Amino acid sequence: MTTKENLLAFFETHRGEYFSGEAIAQQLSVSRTAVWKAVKSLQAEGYSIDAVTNKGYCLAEETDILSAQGIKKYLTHHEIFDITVLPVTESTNLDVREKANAGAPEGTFIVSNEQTKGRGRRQRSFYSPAKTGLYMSLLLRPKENLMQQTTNITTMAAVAMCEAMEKVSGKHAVIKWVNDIFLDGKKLCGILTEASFNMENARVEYAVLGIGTNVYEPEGGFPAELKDVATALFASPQKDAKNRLAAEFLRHFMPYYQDAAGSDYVDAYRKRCFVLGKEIMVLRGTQKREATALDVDEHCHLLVRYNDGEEETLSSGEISIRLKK
Ligand code: BT5
Repeated sequence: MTTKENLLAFFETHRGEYFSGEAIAQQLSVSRTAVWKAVKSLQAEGYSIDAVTNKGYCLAEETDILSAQGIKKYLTHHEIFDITVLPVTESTNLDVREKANAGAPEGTFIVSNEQTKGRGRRQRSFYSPAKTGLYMSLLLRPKENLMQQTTNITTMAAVAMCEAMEKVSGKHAVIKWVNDIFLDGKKLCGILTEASFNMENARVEYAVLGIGTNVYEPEGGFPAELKDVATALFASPQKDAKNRLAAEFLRHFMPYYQDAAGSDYVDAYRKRCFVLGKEIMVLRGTQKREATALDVDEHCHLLVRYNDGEEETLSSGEISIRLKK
């Protein structure tokens, strides 16, 4: 690790406490000049590090800046993840796909502060402005024969992300089938799982699970096209919210994923699926049909009844739903 990374790890475990340059230099076995340079470099990245004569340096308590060290701090088994935090990238899903194609292992986790080409489903875009959001992608290599694991990654992730948000904010987020998380009637978070199949042996080689969350309102507010449909988790800065959210997501998601035969998350998904009992519009390509959402089955498929009485079980794929106003 570089001096900067070591210094950040040190600060992360001592937020709000002052240490002299000399004490830090001794702790990290580097020179005081090296400490000073590392402090300057972290400040330039946006870390709120106080420097006070006769007191020393201190990382502000309320700082909410993503860092690999900051995420690991909240994970007991962080060694199973290879965590990279980027200031900006096109799309974390693309980054993880590149790594996957180069042979990276399960647990490769890329998080960014901003995306310039954040992607949604079916070529839609996901607005990913700087500083206010959390954009993350996790590489998974589901075990052979465990198709269930692959098909349900999105739904497991939706439950895990709701649970993570609840842990960090105390707010009860809900799920709009199949991949959207809502708060107070507006979209807070979107999930995109992309899988790579090996045609020769019909196996899933890997899946990239991508999650985008509006942690705060973007500076200047959401753009006009999202103003009425998007929301954020917090109205004001919260101490370490992004690192905690990322870590809590991993903590909640991995047990669901690793317990391939388990179905604990299905009940949780059903309870949070706020469209049940509501009138919806089922969208399939250019086709629209009015229906009522009846239930979510054991595979998290959505059972609907169309207005002419016909019933159908919808699996995600090309279908999406919209709530009727
Ligand atoms: C999604 O698609 O919501 C999946 C979003 C996945 C984003 C993550 S971020 C990390 C990783 N890297 C990526 O490049 N992607 C993943 P979909 O269900 O198709 O919804 C897209 C629609 O949501 C758009 O057409 C807008 O209407 C709306 N939308 C776009 N940006 C939004 C935002 N920031 N907040 C709320 N709604 C948004």
